[in-house]
Amino acid sequence: MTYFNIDKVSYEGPTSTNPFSFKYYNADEKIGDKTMKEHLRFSVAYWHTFTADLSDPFGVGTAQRDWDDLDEMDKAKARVEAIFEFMDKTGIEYFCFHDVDIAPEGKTLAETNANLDIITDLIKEKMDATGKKLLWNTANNFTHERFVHGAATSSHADVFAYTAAKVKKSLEIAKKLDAENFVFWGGREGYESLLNTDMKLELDNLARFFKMAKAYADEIGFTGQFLIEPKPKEPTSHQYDTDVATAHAFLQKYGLEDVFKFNIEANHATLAGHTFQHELRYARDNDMLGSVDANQGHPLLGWDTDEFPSDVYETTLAMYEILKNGGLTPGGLNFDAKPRRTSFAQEDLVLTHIVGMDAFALGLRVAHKMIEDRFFEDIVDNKYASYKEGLGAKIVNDTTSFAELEAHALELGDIDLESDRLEVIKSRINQYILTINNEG
Ligand code: XUL
Ligand code: CO
Repeated sequence: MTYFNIDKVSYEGPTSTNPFSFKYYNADEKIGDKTMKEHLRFSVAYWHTFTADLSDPFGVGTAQRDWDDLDEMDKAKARVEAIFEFMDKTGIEYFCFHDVDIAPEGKTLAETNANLDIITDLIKEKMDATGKKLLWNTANNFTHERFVHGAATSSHADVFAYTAAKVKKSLEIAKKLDAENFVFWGGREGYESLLNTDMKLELDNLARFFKMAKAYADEIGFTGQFLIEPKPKEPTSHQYDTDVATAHAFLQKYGLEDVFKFNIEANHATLAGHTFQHELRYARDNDMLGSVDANQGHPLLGWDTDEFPSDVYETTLAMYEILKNGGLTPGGLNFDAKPRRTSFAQEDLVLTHIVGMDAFALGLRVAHKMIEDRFFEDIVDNKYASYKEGLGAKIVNDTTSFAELEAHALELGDIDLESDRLEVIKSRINQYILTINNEG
């Protein structure tokens, strides 16, 4: 059976009018010392692309899929066939999933695990045959009603235990399928009111949970990178892993900072009141940038719209940070993004990925050129030049004191400061984006 009635999507360049072609993503073209494919490490999110039906709080699902009428287990098998055909046709090498995306939940945990065994056997067979790889998997500890008060931060110890059992199984799957990473997104880990919440106990328990997860990964020999995915709100009004800085402080408090890195999602960053670039920079500066959930929010909407990335300005700034990080390996760019409810046809799944891959390919090309030219780097070097010599050098070398600084200040006349000329920066980045766009 064929699910996508198209040829393999190929690079046709910026002037192509064929919607089923790449305009900017040219997989084997070298940008610097790596090919685009090696830089970008694209991944398909199973849940949005193969499991979701595009329902929203106001209406039923609109997605039209070939597997809609099958029973649950056959549906799960059809989706495996479909995603491997999809990865072949789009040239995407990686995929990601939650446990519940790939196999139906049974009446008991044992039944659920048996379903997972059947489907992961099938996935493994396909992976072995095609060379496609699992970027990361995770356990969905937020959809089922048992997680209403949280999962590892639930007020009920039985829920804590159930969560542990699900993560244990998911770690076994990660090991079986050679996942390069393992993600923890704190779906229900947060609160609505502090008047009925023991925040300290919940956070202590979360740390205990992470320590046990790491111990189990070590026990079974799973060596993939552990990732925390911060998000500030939705579903709870206060999520514990609000942003990178908050989650980093949590990890440091509990001595877990060497166990984890961050999976940074663009739409989560903007919900937190940051830019995507800020979150990437904060993680990079702390050697904590692990992987990326590539999507974008909508400027007019205040929730997690999970749109496919198309804004080249944003992908450029993201790739600027990623290149300066030396890449993302073993992480990647996972399209945690969904078609709009109005884009319900099966072929829309291909078109959404094309716009996302092209936007990041263009961002990569622009960011690489920006870094090569050192235009912005030279501005930064110049801006902080006073810390390279004299008293400034003493400050950064920790060899001065308040008394010496006061003596220096007392001798100062007017301090000569330079304008940032911020508008030159804004104008220059437009030039970079538009020039490369025209050059193709
Ligand atoms: C939710 C979200 C999740 C995580 C994995 O906003 O981003 O899909 O990426 O649980
Ligand atoms: Co995500």
